[in-house]
Amino acid sequence: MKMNEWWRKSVVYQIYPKSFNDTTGNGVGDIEGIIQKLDYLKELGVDVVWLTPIYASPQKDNGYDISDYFSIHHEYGTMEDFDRLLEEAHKRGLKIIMDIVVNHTSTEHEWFVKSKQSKDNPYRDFYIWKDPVDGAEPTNWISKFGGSAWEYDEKTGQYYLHLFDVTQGDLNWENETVRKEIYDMMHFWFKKGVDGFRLDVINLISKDQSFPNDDGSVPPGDGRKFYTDGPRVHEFMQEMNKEVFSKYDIMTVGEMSSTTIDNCIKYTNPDRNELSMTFNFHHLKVDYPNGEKWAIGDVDFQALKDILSTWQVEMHKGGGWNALFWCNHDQPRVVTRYGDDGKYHKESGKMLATLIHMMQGTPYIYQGEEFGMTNPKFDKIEDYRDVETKNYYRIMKEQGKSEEEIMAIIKEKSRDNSRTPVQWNREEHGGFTTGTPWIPVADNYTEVNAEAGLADKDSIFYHYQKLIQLRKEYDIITYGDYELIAPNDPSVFAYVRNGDGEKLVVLNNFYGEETSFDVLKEMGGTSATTSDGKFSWSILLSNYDDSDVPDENNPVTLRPYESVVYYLK
Ligand code: TEU
Repeated sequence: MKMNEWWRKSVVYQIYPKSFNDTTGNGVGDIEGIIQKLDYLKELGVDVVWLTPIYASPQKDNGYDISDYFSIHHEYGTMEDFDRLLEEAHKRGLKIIMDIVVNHTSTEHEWFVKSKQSKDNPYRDFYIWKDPVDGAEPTNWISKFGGSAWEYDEKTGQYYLHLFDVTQGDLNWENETVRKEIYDMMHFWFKKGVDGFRLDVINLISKDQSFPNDDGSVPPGDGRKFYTDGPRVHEFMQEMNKEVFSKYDIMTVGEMSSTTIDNCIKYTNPDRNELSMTFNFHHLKVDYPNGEKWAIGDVDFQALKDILSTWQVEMHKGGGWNALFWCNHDQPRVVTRYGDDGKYHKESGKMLATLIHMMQGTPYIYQGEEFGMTNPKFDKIEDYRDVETKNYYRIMKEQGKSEEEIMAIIKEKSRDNSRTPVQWNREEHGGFTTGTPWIPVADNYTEVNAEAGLADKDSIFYHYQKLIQLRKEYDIITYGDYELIAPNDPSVFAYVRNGDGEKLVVLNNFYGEETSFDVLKEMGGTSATTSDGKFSWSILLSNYDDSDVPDENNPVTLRPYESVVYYLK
């Protein structure tokens, strides 16, 4: 087993360039802004920076609609700026990975423009065009952003498939020329020296070629089973690996929509030569009532424990590798969502960090998470920018929901929750821009900001810094196996990492009430001892400065959101 690749011990920091740091005053972040913050990222201690798409794009989906894979979006800078970023990052020992979107392109991409011209254009087959069936859409599939996944083109009398926005046409991966063009494009970026890719919705590229209707009922006929982890996806991944990835020392992380553990083992077991690791989202749906995103529900804590633990255990068993994360540019801020962004902001922010960073896999930190950025809680639809949010605002109106109800849902669920500008300091607009930001800054920037995090020794920032250091110092965090303890405890998420003659015990009180936890009993009484004597327990990290160390007579008391990591040897 190839287990010593650099990316297994790395921590990745995700940058959403549009909202990161604006140096021109146009209200949009830029590449120069990233360069100016590289030292900040070094201070935090991360190894890899992931940039969401910075290619030329009409920005209907903030860059996930690429019109030219070979140039930089003008608001972000130039190719020279990008080359400088790469150089400056490498100088500091930081790696850069690019977000690559190859399930679809913008309909402004020249391939699509030509494809649309006529049925016999050589580019027609680059996309998925179908005749109407009974004068209507070829299938009942639903776009992930709402409405039909098919758009009719008057001129040629056919529909094209778009699993996302109508301006994002799905590429036809059955076409070998498409695949070849994509592999060539990937080489272009690796030859420049980029250190890897995050592959957007890569498990959706292979569609069932019979294009059946979906007669499922939850949600009604959305079609995903006919293209999720589709018939040829592993074949395509192996081909991509052989043609491109295998030729470089890089990492790849596949974003997997509605995937399964079995498939993720296949994508990431090194013997299969596909990808380094995968993101899955099951642990971020535990607050979706009946699987519905656009509705408000409580966090199902038991489900959260079960899901994360099952992925830990099964991926380990199958030789796969997880990407670990709470936040990204599509998800609400975790401290608001699963923690407490008021009274216990600090404690819960640190607890959530510990909970995920002490698991097996490669952790990802999303910009601002490291100092506890929260949802902005905008009340008016005018403050939101996201295409999905705007679509669902309209759809929920059509369903007859009241403005009040709709805005309550959007406030919790919108992807814009994570897309507001990074709050650097107490200056106007949080120091993000001297102009007018493309989306407003959250009101709490005067308290929650990077500068305040750096100034306070006890901040969430330094907790993340410590977690990153621990991963460097303790191999058990990377390699140890995982065991959930007290699986049914209603408020504590506790697990053990087992290494060679050593253990980590990680206790997390997930709630704001104090609770008692008999850790030795939960570990089976004797499993905390070795045959030749007891393990000695020491505290590696805690979010309180006087946490209990357990002994036979005293269980541990965990205060609100208390989180402790013990090292046993
Ligand atoms: O997201 C894929 C995806 O399926 C989601 O996380 C998506 O945001 C969600 O289904 C909406 O409810 C990726 C990107 O991360 C996202 O920003 C893009 O919009 C999308 O692909 C299309 O490229």
